[in-house]
Amino acid sequence: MGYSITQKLLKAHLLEGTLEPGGEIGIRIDQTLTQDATGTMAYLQFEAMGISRVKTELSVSYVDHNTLQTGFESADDHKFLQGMAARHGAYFSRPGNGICHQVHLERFGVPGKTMLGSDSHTPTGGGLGMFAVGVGGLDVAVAMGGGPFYLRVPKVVNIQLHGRLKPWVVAKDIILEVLRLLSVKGGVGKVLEYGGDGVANLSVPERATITNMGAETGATTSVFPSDDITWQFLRAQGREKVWVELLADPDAAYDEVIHIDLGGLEPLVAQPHMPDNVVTVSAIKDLKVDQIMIGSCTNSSYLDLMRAAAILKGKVVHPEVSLVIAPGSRQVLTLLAKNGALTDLVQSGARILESACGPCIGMGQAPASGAVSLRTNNRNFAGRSGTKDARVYLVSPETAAAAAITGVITDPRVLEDYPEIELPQDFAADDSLVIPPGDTDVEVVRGPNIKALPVAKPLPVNLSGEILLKVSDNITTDHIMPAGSKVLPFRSNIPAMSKFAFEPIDPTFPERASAAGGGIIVGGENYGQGSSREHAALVPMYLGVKAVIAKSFARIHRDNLINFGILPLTFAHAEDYDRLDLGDSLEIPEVAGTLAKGLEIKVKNLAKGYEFVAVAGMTDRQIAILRAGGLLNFTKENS
Ligand code: MIC
Ligand code: SF4
Repeated sequence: MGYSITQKLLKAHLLEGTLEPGGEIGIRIDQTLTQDATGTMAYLQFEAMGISRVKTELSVSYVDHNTLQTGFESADDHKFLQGMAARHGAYFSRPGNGICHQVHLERFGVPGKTMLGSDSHTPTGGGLGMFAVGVGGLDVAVAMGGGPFYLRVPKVVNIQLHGRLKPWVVAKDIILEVLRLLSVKGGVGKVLEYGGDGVANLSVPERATITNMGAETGATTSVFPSDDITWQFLRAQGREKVWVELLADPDAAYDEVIHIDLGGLEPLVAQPHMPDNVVTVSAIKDLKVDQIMIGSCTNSSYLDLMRAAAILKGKVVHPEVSLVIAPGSRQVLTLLAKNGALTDLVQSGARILESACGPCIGMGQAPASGAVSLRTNNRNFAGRSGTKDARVYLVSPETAAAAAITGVITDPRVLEDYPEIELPQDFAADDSLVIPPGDTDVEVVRGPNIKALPVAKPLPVNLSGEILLKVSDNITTDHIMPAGSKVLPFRSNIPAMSKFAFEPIDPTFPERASAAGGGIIVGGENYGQGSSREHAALVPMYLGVKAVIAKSFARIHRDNLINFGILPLTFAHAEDYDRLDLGDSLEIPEVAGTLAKGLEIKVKNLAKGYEFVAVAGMTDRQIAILRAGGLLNFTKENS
């Protein structure tokens, strides 16, 4: 029996365990990526581990999230990150150089390598044939220190792409179709591996759009083969030397196969407020649009923006629409400036933003009250845009550009000829905004926004507490620890950040949690989906949360809870969720011992006088982490 691409990548990096389905393995990590909103913590944690230089083949620290700099905080963070990168042996991508995933694809990604990134869209690298996984900052810190990354052997879903897309139907529509099929939790525990003859018709940036937004299915990662198309992209980046071929064996076995006929797809849109709420664009055509944003790590490549520019050339943006465009990288922006497409965009009335995440993470450009905002991003969670009642629809750049002209949701197929854009033969790469590692004696500047790391406590003998919050299904990390221009500047200042915990759901949470001396959270399905931000675990830990009992968890968030010493449990019987109320007092006697012995976990509801069963489903390593009081303590104890 042959191997899939996923199996080949895992086999080549296997350090511990065997590739038996469901078992835990440890793999070697070749590259890491951090961004500024998660990077400050990751580097503080790396520092706390006492290792002087990163032990990976390559680590890059990007600044792309907090570039609005509404106060001194973010600029302080950037200085700190620059110093830490130099001192500890990482490359530093300066603000203005672009969004981490786009720049990494262009300048650093290598087929056949593994990568961990403290950002959930790290799987963008799968577009180049990497095994690239989004995790919390602490997991990245451990990998920078040379530690293995542990994961359960994922199931591999083969997504067979057949044929060729019709004009005006693009990569974004493929991933929206995958989301329609799989839902926001259908990818949990799985790798989405693309194959089929249709793959040959997709360029690397188009493949990267698909692997990027695969994160929204909850998948561990997504991966494309590394083939001639990959070679061409790398050659145009002046990096063909790093190319290796990586193909699935013809007789590779998969856990599941999905077939998508590319020729049968049409332009799609994810409606508010979930990326899997997908319908055809034509089904909601003529809906009035107030704002349009073309950008984000999903859709801000050269191809995306050139097509948008071609559509907008010679036209003016509809008077009732605000169109903003954030190019994914300085490389993309430079090419558009040189070939005149930037002029076409500016003349159409597009508002050009710097090459950064920007509005995707609520860093500016919040829409008007109740506005309809059409975005090329990957997430449309309620409130993420910065406006609570805005309605965000996710589309391709082509659909976005069409609406920018008409002022209403428009199937782009009604437009004239589809702009045929070729990728440049030479991207004229320029890495002058990337600073290579410096000496170990580089001084690290720590502004007042860099606060000490809060450290988790070991698991108590008996875990008890009241239910501080009970939430429904699909609660995102944007609900738990919102981002946006008000909160993001405090990512390295946990006391300040903690004031915003659960703000979109219950702004009284931080005060109540502190007053109660901590407690327990009850969640529905897919608790913690979305971002990799460990702050969604770190802040609840800081506020005294000891356990989260949910119907199911998103992968990264569950790992983050364990990393910060919070016990994640699932209901053995989902109906037990209904019996719990806010304020109920719960107790798990002998919790550490019960976990260690692998026994059934009995949770007593002291308020109502009954008992229910919860499941831990943890590996011995995860139990040891909890008992040590989180991954940082565990790593220090074991090094
Ligand atoms: C996001 O898209 O939500 C973010 C902001 O990039 C996060 C990382 C963070 O919260 O810093 C992510 O996707 O992991
Ligand atoms: Fe940045 Fe948005 Fe991509 Fe997150 S999803 S990395 S905020 S562009």
